Amino acid sequence: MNIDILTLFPEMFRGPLDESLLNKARDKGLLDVNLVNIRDFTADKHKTADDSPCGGGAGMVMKVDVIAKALSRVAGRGSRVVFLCPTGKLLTQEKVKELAQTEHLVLLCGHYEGVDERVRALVDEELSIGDYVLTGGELPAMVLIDALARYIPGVVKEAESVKNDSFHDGLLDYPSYTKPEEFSGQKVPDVLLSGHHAAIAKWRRKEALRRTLYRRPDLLASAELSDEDRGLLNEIMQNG
Ligand code: 58G
Repeated sequence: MNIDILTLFPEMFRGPLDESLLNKARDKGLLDVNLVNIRDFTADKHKTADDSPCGGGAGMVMKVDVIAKALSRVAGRGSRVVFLCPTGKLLTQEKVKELAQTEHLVLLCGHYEGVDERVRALVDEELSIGDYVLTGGELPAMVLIDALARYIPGVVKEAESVKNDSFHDGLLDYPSYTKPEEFSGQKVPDVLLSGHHAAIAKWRRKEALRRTLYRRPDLLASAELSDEDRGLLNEIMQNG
């Protein structure tokens, strides 16, 4: 997967991309991230990338002509241009899976108080990582890249680990334990020590359903549930 990041602050990405999982993905050639400084596409000697808002008011607005130039340099047919902004559609695991299939992704990061409204016509979609405002789209772009990297084959150790993720199948994850068998009076559930694989699988599914029911009932409405799942949910609601 190839990603171009358009930003006024390319240095913000250096640390995060050079660490851990993402760095491994890049070393293995599974992920190619290219940083593009929007300022390189300014036309005047002061390298002006932003200007005061038409109609007056506080703050600065990123210029559409500069962004258009930068985009035309990196995006071609077959690239998908995503603009990270608080007014975008909320990013979900479903969307991450979809974007992970893209060969070439272009992430546009705004800064300051905003970008010229006409930038929206230059992008394929607008995404938000949550209902809060940040000083720039850089952290959201990093969040998206991190989430995407987990779907590139070879990045996450076990393919199983991605399959079992919270949200992967529309449910929260089941609880995990490791040694010691008892900590602070809390014991690892017997079934997990039983070696009975079918019983373990059933227990995990039930606990994933239980958590989702208690913590995120909104997710249950759109999760794909089998008849067995419905049976387990009934047990939970009847017996706790
Ligand atoms: C309108 C207003 C257009 C993403 C602001 C562009 C980006 C939060 C998120 C902007 C962001 C999120 C200005 C700074 C977007 C720019 C950027 N804040 N929730 N801030 O994903």
